[in-house]
Amino acid sequence: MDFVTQLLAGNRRALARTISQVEDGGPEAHALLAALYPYTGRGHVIGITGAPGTGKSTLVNALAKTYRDQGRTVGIIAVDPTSPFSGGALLGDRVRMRDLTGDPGIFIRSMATRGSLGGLGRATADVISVLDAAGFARILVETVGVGQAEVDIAGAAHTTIVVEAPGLGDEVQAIKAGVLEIADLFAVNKADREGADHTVMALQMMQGLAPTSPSHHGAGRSLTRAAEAGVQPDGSWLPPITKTVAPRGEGVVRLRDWIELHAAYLAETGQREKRDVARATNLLSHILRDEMMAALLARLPAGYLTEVAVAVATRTVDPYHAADRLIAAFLDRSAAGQCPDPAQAPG
Ligand SMILES: Nc1nc2c(ncn2[C@@H]2O[C@H](COP(=O)(O)OP(=O)(O)OP(=O)(O)O)[C@@H](O)[C@H]2O)c(=O)[nH]1
Ligand SMILES: [Mg+2]
Repeated sequence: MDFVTQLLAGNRRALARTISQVEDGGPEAHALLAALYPYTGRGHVIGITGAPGTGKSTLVNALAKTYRDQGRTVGIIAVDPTSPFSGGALLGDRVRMRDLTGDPGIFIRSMATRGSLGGLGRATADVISVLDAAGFARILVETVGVGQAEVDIAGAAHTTIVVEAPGLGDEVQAIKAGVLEIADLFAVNKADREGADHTVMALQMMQGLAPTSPSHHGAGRSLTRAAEAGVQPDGSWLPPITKTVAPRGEGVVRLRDWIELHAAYLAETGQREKRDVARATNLLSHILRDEMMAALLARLPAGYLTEVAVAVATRTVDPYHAADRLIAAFLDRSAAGQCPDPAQAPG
């Protein structure tokens, strides 16, 4: 608990240790998070997602620098969904972010998935909470856009930036399902490369084709001029597209300004509170899924799950009936009942 006082006082070592404990999970982690939670809710969380190699890390690096130029503190989480097939880009990211280290206004943390995307979502949310409590004004979270990971990050962020780059089978990845729904901003990085304008056009076309999203707040409600910049006549937010050349910092100040405009939009329209509820729902779902699963496994007799799995594998029972039965067994066992025979025909 002493960690908490030190962390709130700005002690970086206490921060690093707290994050390690939180990542490890368990009752101690939960106690730490409980102590820190009242201090959270001030930081603006920015998710940066996109296909591998689009330049996310370079962009995060550049964005962090522009925030430091403004005197704002920045926490960075590099989520690395290390697949079993590759070693991941962790080391590369560390090297690239090298020029930021040594600045006490910046804290960088790389996280590995340890094989579970659900677990990663929860651990990421927890580390975000720790950085938030530690007072970082802007928290940048990089995730490689691989299916669920990018949706998860959108669930944890206030502002989600989808990074595209030309020449990576551009339109195909741009139109990838789900991207439109999660993007608050688009960055077309590697704008120094041929085809960047084409990528921008593909995105614009996609936005034009998209069904108009429901108005997030009443049209005509007055907003400050700043927040109005990305707002359509019907009051909904149109994700702006910014071209960037991350290694040279080109377009990055503009991108940062868009993040801040989006933050203003969220605040002025009451969307910030709604997103916080959505973020809490997302986190609660992760926690419940994990805790319920753990409780279920703890209550079942040893080997029962395997017994059921064998029944599924041998086609004695289908997986849905099997799951129903496991849940029934869990509920029954709560009342000291017997587990049903997993091989019993579905009834
Ligand atoms: N030409 C050009 N190269 C860039 C630009 N931005 C990044 N790169 C290069 O693209 C490569 C990948 O950049 P990263 O920042 O590691 O990309 P990433 O999206 O974080 O990659 P993963 O985390 O592995 O998915 C590096 O060699 C960068 O130097 C850019 O704007 N223009
Ligand atoms: Mg990266």
